[in-house]
Amino acid sequence: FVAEPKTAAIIGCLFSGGGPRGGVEKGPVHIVEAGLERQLTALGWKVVFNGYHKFEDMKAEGGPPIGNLNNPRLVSRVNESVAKTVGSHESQGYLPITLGGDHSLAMGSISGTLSVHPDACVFYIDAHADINTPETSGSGNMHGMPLSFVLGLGDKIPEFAWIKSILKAGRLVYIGLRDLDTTEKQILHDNKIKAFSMHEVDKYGIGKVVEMALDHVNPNRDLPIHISFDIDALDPSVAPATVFPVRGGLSFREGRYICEAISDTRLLVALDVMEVNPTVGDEAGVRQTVAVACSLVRSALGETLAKL
Ligand code: 6HN
Ligand code: MN
Ligand code: MN
Ligand code: MN
Repeated sequence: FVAEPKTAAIIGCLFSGGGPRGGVEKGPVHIVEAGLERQLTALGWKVVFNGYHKFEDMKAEGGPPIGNLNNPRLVSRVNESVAKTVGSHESQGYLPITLGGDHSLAMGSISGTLSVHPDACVFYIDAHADINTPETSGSGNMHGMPLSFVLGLGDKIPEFAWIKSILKAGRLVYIGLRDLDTTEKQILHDNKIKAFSMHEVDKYGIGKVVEMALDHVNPNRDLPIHISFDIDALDPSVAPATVFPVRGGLSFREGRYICEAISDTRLLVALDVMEVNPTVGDEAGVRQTVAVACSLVRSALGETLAKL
């Protein structure tokens, strides 16, 4: 398998229902208005952008509570719709770029990828593991849970029965972790999920980490790759405009390197950039975070400024 999309599809998801507060739904507008389409066109890509996904028709309130979940019905419906959009772009041979929005959207984007590429592997780049189940979550916020849903962990909830294609634990790898709940560490351990925390990034260097990550989820370099990049994987000095900054994160170059190295494999089929929140911090910090987000997308789509 070699993915050779020449067309990228921007899926801007104006959604914050999976996080603790609003503002993150404005992320995609800032990223697009910074000129993402033009930047990708300059790299030789055709770009499809059919306007933002606002999910305004999806008011899903009421009904009995589902565990301690915040907005479960809304998160479910939004993600079912995102999964359809992502899947339909991939089945046309396009590379979907899902812009969040809060990271609960990975439930939809990864499900969409798996619906077209059941053998895909996922690179989850984040300070957090986002793998609580509804039973283990202390916050009830679903941006801390998307992976438990796509992995099929936790009790089955009828509301989420649309999630059909399940990711095998061996096809998931993390880079950048440094703020996990105790419950999440247990889940990683019990399911033998491979994770390269910042400790391993420091120990081995980012080049070796990406190679080891690929060896684990994609030993023959023949499986499609989905990258889900939470901007908070980067150090707060690099990407300050996000709600859960955690010090000691990836440098700008380390973030770009991950994307460049995966671009080199020619196996990338989908990319998410999540959790850019333009209502956090000052204007300069927002501008910088948005510019960094655009840079990550360009590097995943083949920009090689640092390579001679
Ligand atoms: N994110 N582990 C915490 C929770 O609420 O489950 C934080 C999750 C953060 C999620 O940054 O995408
Ligand atoms: Mn996340
Ligand atoms: Mn995070
Ligand atoms: Mn935490």
